[in-house]
Amino acid sequence: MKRALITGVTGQDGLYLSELLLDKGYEVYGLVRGQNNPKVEIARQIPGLKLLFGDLTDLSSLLRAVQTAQPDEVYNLGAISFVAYSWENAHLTSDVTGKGVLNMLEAVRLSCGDDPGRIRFYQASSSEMFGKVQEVPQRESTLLWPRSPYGVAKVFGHYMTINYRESYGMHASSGILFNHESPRRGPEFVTRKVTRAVARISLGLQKDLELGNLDARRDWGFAGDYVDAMWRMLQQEQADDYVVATGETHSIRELLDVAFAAVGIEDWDQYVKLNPAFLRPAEVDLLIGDASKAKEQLGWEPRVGFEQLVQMMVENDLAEQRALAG
Ligand code: NDP
Ligand code: GDR
Repeated sequence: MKRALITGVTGQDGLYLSELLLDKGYEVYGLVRGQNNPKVEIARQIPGLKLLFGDLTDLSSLLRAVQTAQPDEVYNLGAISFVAYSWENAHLTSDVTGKGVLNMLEAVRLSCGDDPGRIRFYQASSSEMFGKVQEVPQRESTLLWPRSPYGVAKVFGHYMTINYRESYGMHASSGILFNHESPRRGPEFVTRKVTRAVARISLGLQKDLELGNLDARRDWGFAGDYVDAMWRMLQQEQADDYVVATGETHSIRELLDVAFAAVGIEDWDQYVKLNPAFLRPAEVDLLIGDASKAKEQLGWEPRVGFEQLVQMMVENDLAEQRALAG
């Protein structure tokens, strides 16, 4: 039986990945942090998932977690992941999303003994590293020009992962994943903010929806599809870096079109208010990924399209809001 350790197991991707690995017969350990962290309860509801306490900023806690889990594979998904928040907390974001990767790499390296490739390592890199548009579509070789403290921290983690592979011969891979969403997406991210508000507006529970830049474009896929790409990367003989994306891009306006149409509202202008508080100091205007390498080498394909994804999220939020409203 293979064993895996997942950091960030209480997040959107951690939950999907732990289910995927448990289905494949893995023994799965998830790292959780914090005192009375309410999200730990969500992870506890996944049958078979074993929880260990630790924090990416605390190397000794990571070493202990690796010692206990004795993993064949480590998936480093833990991060401060909300881009807007990273300007407010740039130091903390650098410590967790950047230096946290170094801590996890060190914990794995020190635990590998004489065989540096014994524990395979996955780093959750991000399309946010591309930042200011240099090339369209973005691929593995595209110049990185991050536009947020989060993006800068992810670039550090990305290159540290490559550096550990090249310096120590570790089996360390980095997935450059474009935005991926699901009914489990945090409500601070734009897709879930929109689908939840649309559900509430259609049920008469909310009047309007305040947003920032409606012109930004993102390549949005389904999180369930993307965790499968992570697993496939660690099954390769050689570690490498891969872009994971749908190859389609849509604006926030198009997201609003599809989400409001799902509840029969064609003219959403009357509900959407622009609030400058949601504009960012620097924006990533256009993301669209070229996942040819992942498709060819990993045999990976996205299964859920943009409209289906948004409709799935609206339906989930309608059910959730109805239940909450009693
Ligand atoms: P979430 O924000 O849903 O989850 C982040 C996870 O990181 C949570 O489990 C959180 O735990 C954990 N975490 C935060 N701080 C620490 C810390 N100091 N030590 C240990 N764990 C910590 O993110 P997603 O699931 O969406 O994303 C997973 C990873 O993939 C992240 O690294 C993200 O940056 C990256 N990524 C995400 C993309 C996306 O579109 N979703 C695209 C590209 C990359 P807690 O419950 O304690 O807060
Ligand atoms: P992003 O996702 O920054 O791409 O990072 P987010 O959903 O937060 O923003 C996407 C785009 O929507 C615009 N936007 C708004 N965003 C939010 N959150 N709230 C608003 O009110 C709003 N109005 C407009 C933003 O300006 C932006 O252009 C996500 C995270 O999951 C990262 O961790 C991950 O690395 C990247 O995706 C790939």
